[in-house]
Amino acid sequence: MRCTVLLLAVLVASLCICASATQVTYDGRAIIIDGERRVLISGSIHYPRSTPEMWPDLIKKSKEGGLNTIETYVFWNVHEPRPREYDFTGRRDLVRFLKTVHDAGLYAVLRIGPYVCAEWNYGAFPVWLHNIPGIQLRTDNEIYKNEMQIFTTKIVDMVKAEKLLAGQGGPIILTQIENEYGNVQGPYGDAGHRYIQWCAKMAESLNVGVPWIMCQQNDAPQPMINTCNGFYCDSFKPNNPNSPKMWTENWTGWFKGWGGRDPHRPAEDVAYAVARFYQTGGTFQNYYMYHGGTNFGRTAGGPYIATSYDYDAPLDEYGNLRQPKWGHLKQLHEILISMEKVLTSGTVSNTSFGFGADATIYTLDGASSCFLSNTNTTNDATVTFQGIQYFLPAWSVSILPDCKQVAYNTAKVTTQTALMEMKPNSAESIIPEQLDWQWRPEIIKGILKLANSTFTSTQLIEQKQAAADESDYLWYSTSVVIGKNDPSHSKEMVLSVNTTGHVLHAYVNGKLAGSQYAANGKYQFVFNQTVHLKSGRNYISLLSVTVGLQNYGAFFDMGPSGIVGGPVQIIGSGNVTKDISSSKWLYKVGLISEQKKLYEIDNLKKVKWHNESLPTKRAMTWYKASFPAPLGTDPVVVDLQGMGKGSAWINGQNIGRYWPTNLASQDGCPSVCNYRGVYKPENCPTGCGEPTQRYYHVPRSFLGDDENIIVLFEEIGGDPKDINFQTVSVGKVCSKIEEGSTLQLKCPSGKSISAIEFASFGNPEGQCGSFQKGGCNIASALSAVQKACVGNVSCSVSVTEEVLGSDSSCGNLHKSLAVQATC
Ligand SMILES: *[C@@H]1O[C@H](CO)[C@@H](O)[C@H](O)[C@H]1NC(C)=O
Ligand SMILES: *[C@@H]1O[C@H](CO)[C@@H](O)[C@H](O)[C@H]1NC(C)=O
Ligand SMILES: *[C@@H]1O[C@H](CO)[C@@H](O)[C@H](O)[C@H]1NC(C)=O
Ligand SMILES: *[C@@H]1O[C@H](CO)[C@@H](O)[C@H](O)[C@H]1NC(C)=O
Ligand SMILES: *[C@@H]1O[C@H](CO)[C@@H](O)[C@H](O)[C@H]1NC(C)=O
Ligand SMILES: *[C@@H]1O[C@H](CO)[C@@H](O)[C@H](O)[C@H]1NC(C)=O
Ligand SMILES: *[C@@H]1O[C@H](CO)[C@@H](O)[C@H](O)[C@H]1NC(C)=O
Ligand SMILES: *[C@@H]1O[C@H](CO)[C@@H](O)[C@H](O)[C@H]1NC(C)=O
Ligand SMILES: CC(=O)N[C@H]1CO[C@H](CO)[C@@H](O)[C@@H]1O
Repeated sequence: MRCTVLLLAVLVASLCICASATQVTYDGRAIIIDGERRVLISGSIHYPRSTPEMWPDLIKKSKEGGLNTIETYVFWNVHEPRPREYDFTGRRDLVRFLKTVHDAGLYAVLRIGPYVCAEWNYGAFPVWLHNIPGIQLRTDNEIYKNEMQIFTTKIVDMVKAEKLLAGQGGPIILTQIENEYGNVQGPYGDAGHRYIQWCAKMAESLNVGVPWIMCQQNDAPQPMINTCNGFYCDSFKPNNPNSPKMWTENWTGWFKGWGGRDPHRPAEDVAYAVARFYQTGGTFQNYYMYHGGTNFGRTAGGPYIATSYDYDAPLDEYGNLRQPKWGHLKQLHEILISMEKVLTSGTVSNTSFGFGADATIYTLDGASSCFLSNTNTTNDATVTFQGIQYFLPAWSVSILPDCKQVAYNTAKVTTQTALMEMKPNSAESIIPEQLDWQWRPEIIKGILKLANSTFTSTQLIEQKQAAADESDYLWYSTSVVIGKNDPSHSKEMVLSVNTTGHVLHAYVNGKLAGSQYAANGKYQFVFNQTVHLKSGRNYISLLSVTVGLQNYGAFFDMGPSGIVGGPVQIIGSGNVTKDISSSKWLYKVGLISEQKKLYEIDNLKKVKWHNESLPTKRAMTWYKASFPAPLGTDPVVVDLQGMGKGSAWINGQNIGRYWPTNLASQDGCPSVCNYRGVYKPENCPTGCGEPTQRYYHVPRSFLGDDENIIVLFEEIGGDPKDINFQTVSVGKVCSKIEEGSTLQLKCPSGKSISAIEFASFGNPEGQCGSFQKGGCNIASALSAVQKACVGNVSCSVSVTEEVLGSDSSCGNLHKSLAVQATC
């Protein structure tokens, strides 16, 4: 109920609160809202990972997908970039996001943190916090606790002022303090324990009027509810019998790091995990992520987290439905919600059939609902339950709302699969138009000649401390004199730099001598490069580049980046080294053009750009071009294939780091994905041997109607000639349905089915995109499907011999119909 609509402004505010206040409590079975135990199905959407213009659609699609709750973290470092300087504008508009959730009629779970992990830069801690003398993060430290309390109070006061808490008629039904601390608490010892006790007391003192939760915290003090995170939480038990069993992070997929493949968690396995959770007494679960989105700007965590945070979530990075995952889960949600009363208040009994097959029966007022599960990872089972035989595929859960009829099986996907398609900007041609590029060099001469610095030191200083994360870039420059008789003097000398990363570019006497980054998830590496030094003074500049600050682990905040202590050495013949670690180092924070905000539209005109001889493979180069906004409303991406590594801006907005030259390993992408068995992100990835990320999201709201400008800063050298803008939409839809059911296909609104590319009734094999006819193929099925579907936005086909035809050669085969259609 929204009081602003219902009540006139003349009515006093207190009346308004009374009219719409929602009471939230809980017991051992469930969260109780206004006296009713509830089945809550929630999904994470992180507001800064999309745009305010996208929020209503994302939330609408979440609601249509059967969610009744949206969960988000609060991201401290985007809100308080400098001490007591707050920012809640644009993508940071937490209040607007929560109001959008409320307007859609959904509940909200606010995970205030303020530490969030989330593959977010530095776990969302502002780096200035780290630089306060005497501070220790996430432990019993007065300076830290004071800062945490100030920020947490600020957020709570803000949502209170906007009447966003349930007791005020707002959407927030739960709040979280800290995050996954239990996973790392050991090394913090007693101080960690005291810290958690303090967090609980501090949170309680904020009087939010709704329950507080702590995820992955087995020793969560009462009344904090401890909750579970993971790929499965069926065997989780809260630490108090009066706390409900809650799952705050059910990982729908996994994130992607630079150099990584595309993780994929099949719909069958996500559905299995959710169904098992509710079978075993869970009543609140949250998809992490329901929409993953994009790590815009420098928000990606690390090191080496990619710009796309798609997460293989039910809504893709751009906000499209990811089918069949979205639809398969929607069906599950509808059934679970229909069983709300019996699940949250019924009596529970179990029957085991052996070999991993079990029945759970919920009974209330003489009516029952049942789950039949088969946790066996390899063997299907046929069981007799209450006199009826049931076939239970391996690693599946069947739900029988009346304990007789199977309404849903997690392993049987009846929702269509959609294959997304990228299309060039221009409607007429399939070859993308070339953009008119202009370029200019980043001015680095002064730095390379030691004529420009921010400060100097005779120590090699850690990058967060030196640069406070104002930029990815930090220059360390020095000079070294090589005498004729210097023992290290030789033609072949090696410059050796021991760095904690994440990327290093070394310049010697004004020229790029080499670049390197760490591989295999590490960040510490030794850069070793043969260089030519002359007798006399030589200039050495080391550009250290961060690619997202670490966001996870005990004491992760202390994890170093940059050239901490070195050593930096010159190794000549005779193994004699010249250690220059304690030379006088000149530091320069950031790029000069970055400080001057070159990428802002107004500033682009203030400097000279070159049209002629567009350089390729040139490091430290800026490019710009104008382009028309792609027609229509489909999401837009820019294809940056050909570029090396850097950052991209659209009309002044940073769309994130790009790095298409960083390729995923060739191996480990199975041609057939087996969803059975405990999921690991390594199980079913795709994209082997391809760039980890080639396409970068350009939100529609970043684009103007007329001229738009793309600006790139290229760090290692690239060729912009093939860069082009594309739109993303559903290209093909497919489905494979067993005889006796109904096949349904649907194109997104505004499109209709233009052709049937494949239809086979019999024993077709393969999957969407690669269906093949089997030995039994009833030829008349194709025309029947064409008749029902072509020209329609959607179509339904009964999978029966009456509709599709028959063929005696198929014998008694239990047939299925596979169809692939073009939208
Ligand atoms: C049913 O089995 C689940 C685990 O599968 C267990 O948590 C629950 O306590 C059992 N219930 C009864 C009534 O035995
Ligand atoms: C899975 O099923 C097979 C055959 O029914 C059985 O031998 C095996 O023990 C089962 N595994 C588990 C973990 O129950
Ligand atoms: C030194 O850097 C500043 C910006 O930090 C820039 O304005 C100036 O032009 C630079 N000077 C040289 C000599 O490069
Ligand atoms: C290189 O740096 C790492 C991390 O700072 C440090 O542990 C290691 O001891 C250094 N190696 C040498 C040879 O000093
Ligand atoms: C770097 O080069 C020096 C000299 O060639 C050698 O001693 C050292 O082992 C090398 N380090 C690495 C990590 O390759
Ligand atoms: C330099 O080091 C290498 C390998 O450690 C060794 O084989 C060689 O004899 C050394 N040379 C001198 C001059 O010490
Ligand atoms: C470069 O090209 C732009 C547009 O393509 C044009 O407006 C400008 O005059 C050109 N500048 C030079 C120096 O040729
Ligand atoms: C479209 O759908 C309607 C209703 O399901 C159906 O009657 C018709 O045959 C379908 N095909 C075409 C081409 O309209
Ligand atoms: C990384 C992680 O925490 N994985 C956990 C996922 O959930 C399963 C089951 O709860 C745990 O066993 C994993 O350790």
